[in-house]
Amino acid sequence: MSVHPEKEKWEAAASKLMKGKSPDVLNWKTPEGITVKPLYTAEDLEGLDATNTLPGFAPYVRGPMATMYAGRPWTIRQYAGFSTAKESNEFYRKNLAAGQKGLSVAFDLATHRGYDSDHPRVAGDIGKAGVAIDSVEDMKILFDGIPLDEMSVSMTMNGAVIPILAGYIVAAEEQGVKHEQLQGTIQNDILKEYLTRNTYIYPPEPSMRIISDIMSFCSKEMPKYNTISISGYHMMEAGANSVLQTAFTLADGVEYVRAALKSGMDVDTFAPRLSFFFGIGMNFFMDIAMLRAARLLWHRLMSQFNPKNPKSSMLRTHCQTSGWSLTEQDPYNNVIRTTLEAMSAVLGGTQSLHTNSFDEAIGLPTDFSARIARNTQIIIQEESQVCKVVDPLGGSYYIESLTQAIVDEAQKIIDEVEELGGMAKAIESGMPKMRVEESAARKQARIDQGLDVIVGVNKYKLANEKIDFEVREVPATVRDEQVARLKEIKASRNPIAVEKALTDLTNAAKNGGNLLEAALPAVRARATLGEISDAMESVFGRFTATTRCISGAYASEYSDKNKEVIDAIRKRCDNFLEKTGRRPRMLVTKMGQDGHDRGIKVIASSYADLGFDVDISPMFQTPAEAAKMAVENDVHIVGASSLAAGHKTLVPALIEELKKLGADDIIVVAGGVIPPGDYDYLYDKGVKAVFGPGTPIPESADKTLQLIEKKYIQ
Ligand code: SCD
Repeated sequence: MSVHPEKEKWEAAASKLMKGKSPDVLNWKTPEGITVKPLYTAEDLEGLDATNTLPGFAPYVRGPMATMYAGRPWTIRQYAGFSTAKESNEFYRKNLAAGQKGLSVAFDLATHRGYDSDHPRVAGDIGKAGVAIDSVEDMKILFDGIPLDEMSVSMTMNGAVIPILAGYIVAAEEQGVKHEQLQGTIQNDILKEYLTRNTYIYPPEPSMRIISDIMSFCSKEMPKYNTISISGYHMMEAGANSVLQTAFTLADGVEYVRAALKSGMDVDTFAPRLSFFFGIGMNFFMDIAMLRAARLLWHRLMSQFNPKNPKSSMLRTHCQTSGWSLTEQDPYNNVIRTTLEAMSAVLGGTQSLHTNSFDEAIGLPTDFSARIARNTQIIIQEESQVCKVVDPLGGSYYIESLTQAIVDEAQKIIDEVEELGGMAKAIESGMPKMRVEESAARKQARIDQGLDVIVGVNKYKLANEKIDFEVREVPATVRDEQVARLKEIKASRNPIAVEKALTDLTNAAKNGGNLLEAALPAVRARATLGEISDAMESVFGRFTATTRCISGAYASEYSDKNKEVIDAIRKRCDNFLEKTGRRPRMLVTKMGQDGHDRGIKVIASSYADLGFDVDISPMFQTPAEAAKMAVENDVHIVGASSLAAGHKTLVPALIEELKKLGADDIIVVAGGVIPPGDYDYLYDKGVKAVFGPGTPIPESADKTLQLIEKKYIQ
């Protein structure tokens, strides 16, 4: 095949429509660095790796199953959990009755980080961003009336993965369900926690051992269970473009395979049960191509381990629409965004899907918003007829070409990771984190300049924003309920049996032995999640990350035409320096167990580009620790970021702590997912400004600077 015989005619016609300009001016360079042309033809299919292949056959570009959705549609699996196990259980049962097909449990941040609900570090986190689980008694309530031999259950757990998976197994035992009947997925993907999500507990080495132990236990006892969900979603949410997401996710996968092989397992005993998780954003065709490319690349990468079972190199994945792409402004637009993203996941061939609720940039999903999110999938599945044909975009000149471009670009990054010695070493070097943060800062700069359009945010803005729907709030009493139940459990169990089981677990951590297996007797004896976690922490220690920040990416994305607005802020910062001898200095902090750090990273690096001195606190601060750091660093202002519903507890507590230190002159502002209905509450407590999602950087920097200028130089 060669150039289309009428290509020149098309070029002439296009040029005429564009008043003599070459159609090349319509080429678009994507954030991934891929050049997208306005027209693709058969010529673009020449020499591609896998255009004429079949679904269900290597390299699986067209899908892992031969019949795909024509035979069985993807699983509608909505990620949910909040408050107590009882409330979450009721929510699950309602959703299953209304057409949801699989469960996906969201745990609260205290649980993720291995703390019981009565631990002082987690006072603001209980039941907020997920369900609180302290012991197997909570697990039993969570799955009450849900037959675990039939229902496939996914659990998003990485840090406290041993007590949670053991709790699930024991809850099933007590329902009369055998280990081998269990089906579902545990996220169990620790590498991306160090990279983006931050809900780790132990340092990398023992964490990697935990993963191999889980794979080994499940390969023998739970053959239908997916032992890991290697996740790119959180990288995308942290700012990774689609090539970065593909490359780092698959490189994580390779690292896990190597760890399992090193522990003595045969590749075909565990690799068929590795699963993946991708985030799907608003570049519609890009993410269809991303899923196709990821399957091709995984097959290629696995070939180095010589698997005999074809399933070992078959990438199966869950997808979630992008939470970050949802806006607080004009929020019903989010229904449309989610529908487009869901279509992208479906046309890309996902096995399982979560669609976000439209109100997630404001608060937790309500019954109403969860219904619309679920029905988005049901309507695609049951009304639109898209399921009738396998890989309907296969053969599309553009999709096939884009698939290959992602394969090629992601392979280059995977090669870089390999040169650094694999993903664990690469993460240690800071390379992947820097790339993701740079990608996030550049994206923010494009949005702030209006180059990337977000309807209702930087274009077609509403004159008056009005929230006309209910926002779910988790009452503070959830913590009291959990604490009371903990007391009850501790009073009714056999303390000698608990003590022995915990000592055995600590010994297994110290001397070897399968940690999941060793945790089961402790769970059966009613040891709590915090106690089980501590029994291992006493040997492994707790990991603390060093916080680093990139510079220059935000400002360098500004075109000369748009620079004026950032130059004006820089000038004011210089002026402040001249008048006071110091630059305006800000501490950005995350309190509680909320690990979402995209916001503070973007704020820190862009504010630094604008002329502020910026300090970033370590993650997981208590209000007292954040206040101490603010005082020690002598900052003018503290910016507290909250995306996990802890703002009403943690930000007022920070103000109190600053007062105690005699530093109530330090200004406090807040940002993140904060329902507008809570703004006045925060202002009453002394917060001077609240910045919701989507606030342009120059706008928040201007307000922040005004607050500082007013206090110090006016
Ligand atoms: C599938 N099957 C078919 C078929 N298609 N059989 C015949 N014909 C077809 N066309 C079979 C499969 O082989 C399988 O059986 C069974 O049907 C189920 O299909 P599946 O494709 O395996 O689907 P599912 O069971 O849903 O599993 C999908 C994954 C799994 C493999 C992707 O890992 C999964 O469900 N993951 C979900 C993860 C998740 O929910 N994560 C939430 C993360 P066999 O098994 O017998 O082969 C949330 C999160 O982190 C949010 C952000 C945050 O908190 O920070």
